Formats: sequence, C-alpha cells, structure tokens
Amino acid sequence: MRFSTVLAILAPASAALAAQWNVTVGNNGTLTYDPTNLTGVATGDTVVFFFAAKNHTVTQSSFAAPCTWLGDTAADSGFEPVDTTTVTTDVFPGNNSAIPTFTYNVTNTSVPLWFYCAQTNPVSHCESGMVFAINPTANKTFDAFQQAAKALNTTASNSTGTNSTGTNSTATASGSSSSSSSTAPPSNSSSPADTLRVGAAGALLGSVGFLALVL
Ligand SMILES: *[C@@H]1O[C@H](CO)[C@@H](O)[C@H](O)[C@H]1NC(C)=O
Ligand SMILES: *[C@@H]1O[C@H](CO)[C@@H](O)[C@H](O)[C@H]1NC(C)=O
Ligand SMILES: *[C@@H]1O[C@H](CO)[C@@H](O)[C@H](O)[C@H]1NC(C)=O
Ligand SMILES: *[C@@H]1O[C@H](CO)[C@@H](O)[C@H](O)[C@H]1NC(C)=O
Ligand SMILES: *[C@@H]1O[C@H](CO)[C@@H](O)[C@H](O)[C@H]1NC(C)=O
Ligand SMILES: *[C@@H]1O[C@H](CO)[C@@H](O)[C@H](O)[C@H]1NC(C)=O
Ligand SMILES: *[C@@H]1O[C@H](CO)[C@@H](O)[C@H](O)[C@H]1NC(C)=O
Ligand SMILES: *[C@@H]1O[C@H](CO)[C@@H](O)[C@H](O)[C@H]1NC(C)=O
Ligand SMILES: *[C@@H]1O[C@H](CO)[C@@H](O)[C@H](O)[C@H]1NC(C)=O
Ligand SMILES: *[C@@H]1O[C@H](CO)[C@@H](O)[C@H](O)[C@H]1NC(C)=O
Ligand SMILES: *[C@@H]1O[C@H](CO)[C@@H](O)[C@H](O)[C@H]1NC(C)=O
Ligand SMILES: [Cu+2]
Repeated sequence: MRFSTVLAILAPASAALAAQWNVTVGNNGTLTYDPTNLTGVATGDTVVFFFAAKNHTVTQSSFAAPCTWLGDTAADSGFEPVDTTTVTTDVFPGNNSAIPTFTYNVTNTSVPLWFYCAQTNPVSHCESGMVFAINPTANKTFDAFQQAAKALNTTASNSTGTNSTGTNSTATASGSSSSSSSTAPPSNSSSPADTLRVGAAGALLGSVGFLALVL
C-alpha cells in the first residue's frame, strides 16, 4: 500500500506511459518530415525531430494557415542548419549528439497539431509540401493540410523571396548538442527507457514517397 502510494507520487500514469516519437527532418536531402504525420499521440508524449540536412525548422501553424506561425507560445525550433547527411535509425537518440534535435512536448491532444518548415530560401519548403501533423482527423487530414500548403504556392504569387522572411529566429533555436540528452527521459518518469511505449512511427518510415521539390 505504502509502496504503491510512493509510486503514484513519483510516477503519475501519464508519465509512465509517455512515448517518444522520432521524426527525421529533411532526411536524404528531401523536403520532408518522415513520417509525415503521427496518430495516436497522447498527452505527455514527446516528438523528437532529428535535423538531417540543409537548414530546416519545425514551426507550429494552424490547419487553416499551414505556412504561418501561430505565434506566442507555439512551437518553433528556429533554423537548424546542418551539413547534408542521412539520418538512419542507428543515430536515433542518443547515439549521435552531432545531430541537432528539437523536442516537442505534447500537452494537449484534444485537437490536431500542425507544423511546417519555415525555410523560404531559395524556395518555400512549406509551400513545397514540407508539413507535418500530429493526430490528424478524418475531417482534417494530413493530405488536406499538405494540399493547402502547396496551394499557397500558386495563389500567393510568385514569391521571389528574399532570404529573410520575418521568422523571429532570434527566439528558440537551441544548441545542437545540448538538446539531445541521450538516455535521459523526463526525470518524472521512474521507468527506464526500455519501458517507453514505442510508437508506430517506424512503420511509417519510407511511406513518404517522392515529393517534387519544385512546385
Ligand atoms: C499520414 O499521411 C500519409 C500521406 O498522406 C497517409 O497515407 C497516412 O495514412 C497518414 N498516416 C496517418 C497515421 O494518418
Ligand atoms: C550507434 O551507432 C553505431 C555506428 O553507426 C552503431 O554501430 C551502433 O549500433 C549504434 N548504437 C545504437 C544504440 O543505436
Ligand atoms: C525513438 O527513440 C527512442 C529512444 O532512443 C527509442 O527507444 C524508440 O525506439 C524510438 N522510436 C521509434 C519509433 O523508432
Ligand atoms: C486544449 O486545446 C483546446 C483547443 O485549443 C482547448 O479548448 C482546451 O482548453 C485545451 N485544453 C487544455 C487542458 O489546455
Ligand atoms: C466531420 O465532418 C462531418 C461532416 O461535415 C461532421 O458531421 C462531423 O461531426 C465531423 N466530425 C468531427 C469530429 O468534427
Ligand atoms: C510575379 O509577380 C509579379 C508582380 O507581383 C508579376 O508582375 C509577374 O507577372 C508574376 N510572375 C508570375 C510568373 O506569376
Ligand atoms: C538558415 O536559413 C535562415 C533563413 O533562410 C538564414 O537566415 C540562415 O542564415 C541560414 N543558416 C545557414 C547556416 O545557412
Ligand atoms: C514575428 O514577431 C512579430 C511580432 O511579435 C509578429 O507580428 C510576426 O508575426 C512574427 N513573425 C513570424 C514569422 O513569426
Ligand atoms: C519538454 O519537457 C522537457 C522535460 O520536462 C523539458 O526539459 C523541456 O524544456 C520541455 N520543452 C519545451 C519546449 O517545453
Ligand atoms: C515533471 O512534470 C511536470 C508536469 O508534467 C513538469 O512541470 C516538471 O517540469 C517535470 N519535472 C521534471 C524534473 O521533469
Ligand atoms: C532516406 O534513405 C534511407 C536509405 O535509403 C531510406 O530508408 C529512408 O526511407 C529515406 N528517407 C527519406 C525521408 O527519404
Ligand atoms: Cu525545410
């Protein structure tokens, strides 16, 4: 009795079941997140983004405006420039501290969550379809979100972008090395990493297919 009470204090149920989802950003030089979307993500889970190549961001938007930062407290990794590399599963945490990571803490799964890459140089990655979703629904699908992002490319004029669209990048860019604490799950969790519920993200690897880089 006492033992379980202690457990209840140290390890709330949500923490004990927390899953870590892994997503590569720009892997193999593509303008993609892989996987493109995750379902079944629960409050308390984390989504860890691995920046594989080029100079991408993970920036939170809305379904209605796929390529516009939600602002305020919405997530934004800032730009994470890296040399062109290919991230393979053997560098998933924390096997390669050289790869910058950005961790999104899932705190509210009552609605889908939408993300895009804010890079616009030399082309808009978002309008090229570089978008990502957590828990899309039947009514708000990933495909619809991506199509809306791509549609901006034709409707929003020929954006011969200057390098710097105002992406308040002074804010949150985290150092590459510090963010990927290898074996350290949230210290609230009393369970070892082995017991982390593993998402089905791996099953989606390779499902991205080909995204035309020029759109
Ligand atoms: C993610 O998006 C892909 C591409 O549109 C789709 O085929 C797949 O069903 C989606 N996955 C989930 C889990 O929603
Ligand atoms: C880490 O990477 C090395 C070299 O690629 C590989 O041999 C090793 O199996 C990896 N370890 C883990 C835990 O992924
Ligand atoms: C994500 O990374 C964690 C931590 O290394 C690992 O335990 C888990 O298997 C990975 N998940 C997937 C779906 O690859
Ligand atoms: C979660 O988000 C929804 C939609 O924005 C909001 O109505 C709800 O209050 C939020 N719940 C919590 C616990 O923040
Ligand atoms: C999805 O759309 C249908 C038809 O517009 C509507 O009846 C249903 O309530 C919607 N479901 C959700 C979860 O919004
Ligand atoms: C690009 O925009 C300029 C001015 O907004 C316009 O004059 C030009 O015709 C457009 N070019 C294309 C290919 O849409
Ligand atoms: C990354 O992209 C941003 C926005 O285009 C740019 O300001 C920054 O200089 C780039 N960083 C590198 C190292 O290329
Ligand atoms: C940058 O910050 C300003 C003022 O806070 C805001 O109006 C603007 O939308 C932000 N731009 C981006 C791209 O986040
Ligand atoms: C996510 O949660 C971890 C562990 O609680 C914390 O260290 C990190 O600062 C959080 N990240 C953000 C962006 O809130
Ligand atoms: C424990 O979890 C709470 C809420 O989930 C969070 O605010 C706090 O920062 C966490 N503490 C540590 C050490 O991660
Ligand atoms: C990157 O290349 C590896 C090895 O060919 C492949 O397994 C993976 O699906 C590719 N990922 C993307 C996003 O292209
Ligand atoms: Cu990008």
